[in-house]
This record gives sequence, structure tokens and C-alpha cells, in this order.
Amino acid sequence: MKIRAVELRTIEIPRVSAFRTSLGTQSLHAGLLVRVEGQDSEGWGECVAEGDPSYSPEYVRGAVGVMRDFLVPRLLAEGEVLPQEVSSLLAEFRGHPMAKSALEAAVLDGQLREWNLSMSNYLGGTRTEVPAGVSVSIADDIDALVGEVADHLDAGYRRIKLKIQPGWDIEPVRAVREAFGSDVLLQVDANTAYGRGDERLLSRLDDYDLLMIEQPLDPDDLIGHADLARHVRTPICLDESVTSARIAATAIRLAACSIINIKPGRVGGYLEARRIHDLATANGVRVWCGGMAETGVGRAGNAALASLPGFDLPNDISASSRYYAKDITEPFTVSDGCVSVPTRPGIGVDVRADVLDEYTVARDVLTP
Ligand code: OSB
Ligand code: MG
Repeated sequence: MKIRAVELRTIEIPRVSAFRTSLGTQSLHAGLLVRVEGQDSEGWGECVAEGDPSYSPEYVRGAVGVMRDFLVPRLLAEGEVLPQEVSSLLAEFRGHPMAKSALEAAVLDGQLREWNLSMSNYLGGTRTEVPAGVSVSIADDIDALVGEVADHLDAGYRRIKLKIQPGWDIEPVRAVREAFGSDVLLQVDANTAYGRGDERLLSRLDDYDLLMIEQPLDPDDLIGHADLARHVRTPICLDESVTSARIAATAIRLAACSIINIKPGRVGGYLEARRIHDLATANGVRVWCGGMAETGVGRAGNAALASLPGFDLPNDISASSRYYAKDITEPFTVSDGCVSVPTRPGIGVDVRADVLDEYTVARDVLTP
């Protein structure tokens, strides 16, 4: 598409409840949306950087800066850009996969609207709905956790993911297993909270028949994960570590994981995400689509990605209402444990201008 202007919207949305992980607690969602204005269309992308650089080195204000100073001028100078060209055009700038991903996503949305093609069809999706899992905060106490999990199971979620950290690991898993039985699909996510030397502790999770342990160790500790994978029976899944298809290939070669959580924002875009899907499934590594508590803009693209055939585990794609009382697009809902994959052109959802304005805390418009 021909890019005439790029608008950056920094947003803040209240969450329906505080979200607590080993990295911290958030009651306000800090986000960034990108609108690319073309000649005949516009496209939207969501940057999944958070307000502070805890999950990843990227953060909202940093993403705005790198987009404004480097990435967007490069795209505007090019003028006419195809979605598959965005990542190579931006490759001269190192890092910043979340910022790059948002720009590629916006160009992809705008271009697919011009081509009258849905994102799922463009990517090669084969499902019309994708299984919804839910990610559950670290709670104040075990009773509160069990109550929250009961609500999610009542809402139909197909899989429960418990956030864990040292001191909140074996007990919550045991309590959820005891309360809901062995049929519930259950997994844990440590967000890097453990270290070398925790093999014995983490192997105690083997008693609970978990689908996986997600990202127990530091992002750059692939060898640590490979060593841990030999000590525990529960499959190891990587999230934070995998910021590109090449790192995914390295992790697979090292046997650092047998499952990958693919987040398009973290890996630099939907096209790189699809490459990881292809690479992992060809090598017997299972994949599922993770989330970053996206608004409807990112959630729509994630549902399209998760419609690819290799995504055979439930995803962190929940209803919009799990995080937000009012979403920026029409809300996603969970029905029979699944989220529908949008079928309209591009990401297949529309941004509600009035809601976006309500949540906007800063706006930048960049032109050639
Ligand atoms: O580690 O998967 C994670 C949310 C924000 C940042 C990191 C993570 C998460 C989640 C929730 O676990 C995923 C979602 O529901 O979008
Ligand atoms: Mg994770």
C-alpha cells in the first residue's frame, strides 16, 4: 500500500481486575496503536510493549520514540510498501521487534483490506474458531485462586494457565488439581522467576500432569532450559526467549523446549510468527498463540494466526471482557470454549473512534 501518514496512539485502559505475575502487578493497561493511512485504505496494528521494560526491553514510550525517529521515516521514504517488505526495510535498525511488528501489522491490515482478503486466509489459516485458554494472576490466597479458576471454567475456557513464582507454585497447582480434577487442561507460566538450582523444586510439578512449564528461566538462558528439560518430565515452553525465528531454531536445536508460545509482537510480526509455526511444527515442537492482554486490534490478528493448522494447543486468546469492560473494537467473546476467527478483510474488526479517543493519552501524526 502507499503510505501517506502514520498515526501513533498511546493509550491507557483500566483493567477489570489487577493482573499480577512474577514481574509485577498492573491495574492499568498501557498500550500503543498504530494507524497507517494509505490512498484507498487504512490499517491498524497494535504494539504489545508494556508501560515499563519488565517483560521485554521494549516499553511504550521507547516504542513511540523508535517509531517516530527511525522506523516510520524509513517506511514513509519508501512510499509504496508491501506487507512482506516491511521487515527487510526495517532490518537496518537492530532490535525493537514489538515496534516493528505493530508497523508490519498495520501495513498488512491496510493491504489486505485493499485486496479484500482476510488475515486468516492470507496467512493460510484452516480453522474458523480457535480454542480459548485463560491466564490467571497470582492471587492473594488459595481460596481466591480456586474461586477465580471456577469462574473461568464456568465461562467455558478450555485451559487454565496459572502464573507462578517461588513461594506460589506447588501449592496453587495442587489446590487447583484437587478442586477441579485431572481432566482440566492446566499449565503454569513463571515469567523467568526461577534460576539454575531450581530443578528439584520444578520437578515437583511433575506430579500434577501439567501441559507445560512456560519460561521458568531467564530469556537468554537457552542452555539452562535445555538442562532443565532433562531434569523434569513436564514439557518446557519458551515465551520471552523467542524473539525471532532464528532464536526459535537455536532453541529447538539445543532441545531447550518442546513447545513454543508464539506471540507475533514479541517476534517482530505475523510473518515471522508464521515462520516459527512452520519451523517448529516441521521439527515436532508444538505451538500455541500467546497474548499480551491486547485490545481487539491485536486479538483479531492473534486469532487469525492461531487458525493455522499447527496451533494445536489452547491459546491465550480470551474474551475481551477478561481484561476490559469496553474494548476498542467490537468485543471478542468465548462461546463453547472458542473465539471466532474474523472473516472480514484485513484483521476483520473496526476501531471505535469514540472509545479510542476516550483511552488516548498521547497522539503523534507522522507524514513524509
Ligand atoms: O507471559 O504470557 C505472558 C500477559 C502480558 C505479558 C506477558 C504474558 C501475559 C499473559 C496473558 O500471560 C496473556 C493474555 O491473556 O493475553
Ligand atoms: Mg508467558
